[in-house]
Amino acid sequence: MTPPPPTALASAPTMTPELDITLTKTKTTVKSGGGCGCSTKNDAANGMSETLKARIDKHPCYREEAHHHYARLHVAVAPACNIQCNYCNRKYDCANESRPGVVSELLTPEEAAHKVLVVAGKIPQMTVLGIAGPGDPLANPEKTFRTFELIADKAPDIKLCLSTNGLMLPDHVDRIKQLNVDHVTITINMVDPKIGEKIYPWVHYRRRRYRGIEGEKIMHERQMEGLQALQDADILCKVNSVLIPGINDEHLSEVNKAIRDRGAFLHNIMPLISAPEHGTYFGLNGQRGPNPKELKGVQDKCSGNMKMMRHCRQCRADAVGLLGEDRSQEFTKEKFMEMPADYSLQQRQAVHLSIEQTKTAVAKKKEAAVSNKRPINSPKVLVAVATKGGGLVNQHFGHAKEFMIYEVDANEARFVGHRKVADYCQGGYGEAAALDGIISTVSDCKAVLASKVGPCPKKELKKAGLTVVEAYDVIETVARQFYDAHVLEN
Ligand code: CLF
Ligand code: SF4
Repeated sequence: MTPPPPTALASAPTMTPELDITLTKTKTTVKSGGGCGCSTKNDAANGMSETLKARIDKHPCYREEAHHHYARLHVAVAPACNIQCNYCNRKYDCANESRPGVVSELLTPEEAAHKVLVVAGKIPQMTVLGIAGPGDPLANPEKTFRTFELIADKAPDIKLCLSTNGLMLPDHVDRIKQLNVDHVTITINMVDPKIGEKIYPWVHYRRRRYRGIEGEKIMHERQMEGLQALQDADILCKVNSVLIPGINDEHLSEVNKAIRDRGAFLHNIMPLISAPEHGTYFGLNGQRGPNPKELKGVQDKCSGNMKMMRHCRQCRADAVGLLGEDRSQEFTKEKFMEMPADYSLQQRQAVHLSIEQTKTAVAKKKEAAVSNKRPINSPKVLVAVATKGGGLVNQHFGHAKEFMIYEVDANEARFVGHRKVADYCQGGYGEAAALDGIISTVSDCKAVLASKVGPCPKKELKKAGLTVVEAYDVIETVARQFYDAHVLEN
């Protein structure tokens, strides 16, 4: 019996998920134990209290482990913005959380509340409602807070989450606290206004537009004040920073220190996505984004100081579903306005209980592998994993739209990022061009782990020097089995 993939849960919400975590391996070429980075044991070792764990355990962004199981919903109720970022084109969603070039349908708070109740019924593992645009939520405080009020009243088990550029944050922390919004993200790209001058051409503050260093100073002071106020109010704060090579890449370790000193919980360093067709200042002027190695380098540099988020998908302002999937087209305004608001607390609690039991079973399996720890120095290698969620290698190579990247040594397998690819199987046929693209995207990895790989891609992957591992099991276990057989024994 195999555990239920979350996508199956999502498409059949009334189905009781199977809880048996007995894993059926279709084919495993190697043997022995695996490792885990997110266990209860590690929480205790990291000093994370039970109270804190309870606050983040079902939040797919604040808890890496949760993003395999729980989903988020964004509602696009906030159109206006009060600053200009050089990576933003106002035709599109706020690029502080979204991929550039994505447009969301604007909703009223009442429409948004209906959408939340519809999605909460159809996707009961949706645990978080986020407001992240399409402009800045706190440049539209009435619409943002009205939406939160409606949801807090009708769907009390849904966590409320907010993402902002921080300019108006200090004015609203009391209201945020009062509404029980427990998670706030601030995008902070600099703590030095001189660097800010290269990122923000202007800031609109208290009915006046400030250009240049004057505006950057206001921005910086307000962001630091807001962060401190969140800390004082005991609201969990994540900081997003957009990594812009040549502008703030060297500087982000200073940002990291400043936010840590003010109590930020998590740092999410995300890549600048920049192309001329986005029509942004950076895109039109040839500013490039970082490559995966550069991104990982900066994240690694900061990771000694505080917890880093590495699983961000730069979602759109109307994103729906697990972080790696986008179901927004199933819930367009035209569609969801016709659907019944069949939110049921009881049904949701039953599904969450099942998910928690599955998570415990997976965690136990990981923990058993950790007790196998061998204190030896060993080289680290990267592996690319095809997964539909649940913390498992459980996706066919040809269906993967992204690969999760794990760094593996003799003692552990650690999630370090994800890479998007064009799916190889399009309409049942393998695309040679897509395969070339996939191979080049994972060329720095030593292996591809998938539930199944077709003969043609298998041959090409091997030719490119990648080991192919076909298995259906906990990711860390498969990764370490591969390592033992193919790296340690060579
Ligand atoms: Fe949304 Fe942001 Fe809340 Fe998450 S997203 S408002 S904290 S619920 Fe998450 Fe999406 Fe990355 Fe944002 S993956 S873009 S970090
Ligand atoms: Fe664009 Fe968001 Fe920056 Fe505003 S805060 S300019 S919407 S990226």
